Amino acid sequence: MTLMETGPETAQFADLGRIVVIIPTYNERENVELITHRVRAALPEVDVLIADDNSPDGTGALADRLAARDPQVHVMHRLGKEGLGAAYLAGFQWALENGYDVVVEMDADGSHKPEQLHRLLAALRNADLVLGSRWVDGGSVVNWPRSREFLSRGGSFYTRMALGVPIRDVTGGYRAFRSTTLRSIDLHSVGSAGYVFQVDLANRALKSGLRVVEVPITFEERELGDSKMDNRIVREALWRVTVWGVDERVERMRRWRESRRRRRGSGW
Ligand SMILES: Nc1nc2c(ncn2[C@@H]2O[C@H](COP(=O)(O)OP(=O)(O)O)[C@@H](O)[C@H]2O)c(=O)[nH]1
Ligand SMILES: [Mg+2]
Repeated sequence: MTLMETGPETAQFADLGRIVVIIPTYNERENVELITHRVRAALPEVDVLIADDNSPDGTGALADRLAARDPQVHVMHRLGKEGLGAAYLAGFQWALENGYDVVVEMDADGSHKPEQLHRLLAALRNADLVLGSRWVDGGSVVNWPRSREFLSRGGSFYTRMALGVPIRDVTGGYRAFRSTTLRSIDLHSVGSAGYVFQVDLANRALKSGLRVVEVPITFEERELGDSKMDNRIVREALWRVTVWGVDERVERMRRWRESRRRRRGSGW
């Protein structure tokens, strides 16, 4: 291969700096190789970090073999299953320590298409956080049971109302962050359990005044392996969002009272 084929000349997003896609895995033996290849083929300038929670099915060992063949593929071995949020938080830390400018979240199961990553990255040129969105015009889901669609739309609607965030798909997991965005969010205090940390991250970015943009994606349900989503994750998300919503209202009320007192005090 010549430099012409692999060098920065072919990089579509060189202006964004160094980009890494974090792929969290738990028992994704059937998926991890294909998704890694798809990412590398879609955008050769992009690196991959597989964050594996010591999957009993051997996903970690397979990931090591992929990394041995391709210097742009990296593996983080975690001790055991701690949930998606914890794996991403550790991955973010690694990406920041290793000098990446853009950090992407992507599921291993093919639900998030690497061939659509360019949409997220193009939008990141004018944003601090880009959310791949199923529920904006042009977005869609393929092969999802009605019950799951209802849950996802309902969850986003409820979150929009409770937290006052103007986002259609706030629980989605296909996202691109500028590293400056991750640095400005206090990652240590992000609740890491379940999938609700996605809501937490988007909410914090919005409340810090950062530019959060949604772009349409086609989300396709996995064909291989099993979903790790369960009722506990849903209940936890509902509960946390409700608590945050109440907290924010109480805080807003407190600020309003204070400003009223100050206005009175200064003779308004
Ligand atoms: N490292 C790690 N990855 C996880 C964990 N739970 C889920 N994942 C990964 O997160 C992604 C999304 O999970 P999935 O089961 O497909 O959830 P669904 O798409 O909501 O049904 C997949 O790549 C999973 O392998 C976990 O506890 N640890
Ligand atoms: Mg999935």
